[in-house]
Amino acid sequence: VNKDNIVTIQSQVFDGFCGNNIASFVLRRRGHVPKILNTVQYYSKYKHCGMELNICDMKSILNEFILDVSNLYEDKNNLYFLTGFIKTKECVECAINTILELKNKRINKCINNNNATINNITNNNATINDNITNNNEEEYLIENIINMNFLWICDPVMGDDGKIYVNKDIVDVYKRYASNADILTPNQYELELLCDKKILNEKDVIDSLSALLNKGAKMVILTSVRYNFDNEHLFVYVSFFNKQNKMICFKYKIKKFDFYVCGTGDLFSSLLLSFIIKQGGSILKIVSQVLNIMHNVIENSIGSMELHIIENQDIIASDKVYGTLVNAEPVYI
Ligand code: PXL
Repeated sequence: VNKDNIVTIQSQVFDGFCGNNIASFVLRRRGHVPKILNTVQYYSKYKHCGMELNICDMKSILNEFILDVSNLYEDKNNLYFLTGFIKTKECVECAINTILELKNKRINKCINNNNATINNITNNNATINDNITNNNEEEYLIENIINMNFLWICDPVMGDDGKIYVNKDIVDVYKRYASNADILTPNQYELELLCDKKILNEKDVIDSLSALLNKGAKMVILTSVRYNFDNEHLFVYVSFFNKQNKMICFKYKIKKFDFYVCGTGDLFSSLLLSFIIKQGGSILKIVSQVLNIMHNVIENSIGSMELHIIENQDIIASDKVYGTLVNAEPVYI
């Protein structure tokens, strides 16, 4: 029995790199054996012509998986879900229902340490920990934030830069259910949609991240935000509650490249999942490493309409640092 139960639910394209074309390659190249559900088969990320998986077919595949999980896989084998581009509301609901059904089964079976905090989180308002530097590294360990027996990374793919590229009614579904995810990885526009709030400055970011954490997400990673006052950089934020129910927030200031090609978010989420599974440990270090790979792949793709995934496969597969590592800085208020 394969112990590495990864399910990736994303788009597939005939030409180019986004969704599962990225995730399946990245995960396999890094040694995983993912199960792959393609939500659409399009020509390319630029031309959305082709097929969308219908709800019956999606249900039948996921139901088979639920059966296999109950019959074949032992509970001690971890289950990992990565969801990304899903075009229709019905299919988003089906994916989320399946994941939550499996998660509830798991959680009912194994009482985990994280459970105790779930109820508290929904009632408390997030407060920024003004004591971050005094805390020991333990609280940044991914294993202490998330129950690794069942992990759902939800990339709430809806759009970018003010444009929506899925059906509009999906926004409400994600607003209602996305905070059931263990890790949410919205971009700036997706965070604005999830929280009904335009992001202009860091306070807006903190307020929005805090809202999602208070709704139950265990960790929110804002994969990029651009501020008007700094045209040279992008910022990435990682936020979660510590054991004392204080909101912890860190940011990374990264070089902004003149590169606006969809798929960077898909590269981020698949690398994130791989590093969490293979390496574990400090989430701050994991995100630094993921951003280091992203920096190199993007730098090597500039001038192209595509991410050079294949050309950079050795960087993608590696756990080494190329160039300088950008470290997390604590965010104080
Ligand atoms: O990277 C997000 C994404 C995934 N899949 C498809 C897309 C996009 C963004 O445009 O078109 C098919």
